[in-house]
Parts: sequence; C-alpha cells; structure tokens
Amino acid sequence: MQAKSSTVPAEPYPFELRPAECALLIIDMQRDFLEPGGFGEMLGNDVSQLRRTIEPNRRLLAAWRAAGLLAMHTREGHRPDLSDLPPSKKARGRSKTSIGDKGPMGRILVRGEAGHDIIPELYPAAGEPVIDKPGKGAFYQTDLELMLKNREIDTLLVCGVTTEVCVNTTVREANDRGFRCIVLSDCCASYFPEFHAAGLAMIKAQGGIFGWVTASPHVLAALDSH
Ligand code: C5J
Repeated sequence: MQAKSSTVPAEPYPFELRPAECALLIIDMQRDFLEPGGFGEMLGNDVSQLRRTIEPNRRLLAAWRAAGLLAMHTREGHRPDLSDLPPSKKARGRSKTSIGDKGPMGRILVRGEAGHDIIPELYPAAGEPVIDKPGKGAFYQTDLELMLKNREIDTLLVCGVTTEVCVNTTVREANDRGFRCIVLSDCCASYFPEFHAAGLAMIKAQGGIFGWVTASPHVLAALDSH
C-alpha cells in the first residue's frame, strides 16, 4: 500500500510530504567517490566523510522501496570515447591523472568501468531508473525531466554526494524546472564538512530559496506512520 500525505519537520518550515508525487533521487553514490582506493581518495580526499551517509541512505532506500515508491539513481561519468567530456572539465585540476585516464578502479568516471558504478550497499534494484549524466546537474543532457513529468512526479527527495557540487547543482536545476526539493542532510555529504553545512544553508536560506532540508528519520517516521 502506498504511503499517505503527512507533514514532515523540516527547515525553513514543515514540509508536506505526498509520497505518491515524490521520487527519491540518490545522486552519484559511486565507488570512485566513496570507496577507499578510488578516484576521490586518490585526489587526497577523506572518503570517510562520504561513507557516513551509506547507512542512512540504505535505511531510507529500503523503507522507500517497501512503501512501493519510486527511487532513482544518478552516476556522473562519460562515454568511453570521451566525446561528451568538455575539454575544460578534462583539464580542470591540472592533475597528472584525470577523467578518462586509467585510475585505481578502471578508467576514471567512464561508463562501464568499476569505479563509475554505484556502491553495492545502494545498488539500484531492477526497474529503478539510473540516470547517467555528463555534468554535475542531473537534468543537464539527460532524460530525467521527461521521466519525472511522465510519472507526474513534482517533488524530489534528494540524497547523495557531494552536497555542494552535484546535489546543489541538481536542486537548483530542479527548482528552475518547477520541482519541489527536500534535501536529506544525513544522506548527503561533502569531503569538506564546512561545504556540506554551507550547501545545506544555501538551499534553505531566504525562506527556502531552493527548497527544504530535513533528516531521514523524519521521512522514515512519516512512512512508518501509515
Ligand atoms: C563531484 C559530485 N564532486 N558527484 N561530483 O565532482 O558531486
């Protein structure tokens, strides 16, 4: 049975959760960003900052699926011939090893490579859409908007990494397209805790200029109460 509407505590004010009109959108929980030995760690980042989101995401995804609701997943990455990789993105960082090169888990951020795939803990179930995106935002050059509109989804529960990059970019894109967004603070993270805090603050500022922020236990409680 599908969960009914309820009011969820959130900032900057309570959020009316209508699950049947929502998609859970889990952004870029990919091995190269989260796993020890991956591209993220190779760049000197502390992956434990991201890994603390795995368990809250796992619990939320399990409850969401059990309620018969729509979960969607994204992956940042490029075609093997790199024809969708802007030269400016390839060059950025001036790293010796960059996108498309051989990394610790196959070619870095290339579709089909081990490091590009989603971590096993949050692996998409059969039938759950996976959006392969060449940019930071999940709407840019993808069919995400079309899939949401066809399913009459008007609200996104946004989780994933990193808060200030792909999560924020996606929320801003969604906002301009007329979707309501609520970001789950414990299910998102940055390699830099101060950027995570700032990324959430920017979403809920000025009366919720881009949307709402809550934590997953509030959504779990709402799903549980039916
Ligand atoms: C980054 C992402 N940080 N998924 N990607 O490059 O946020």
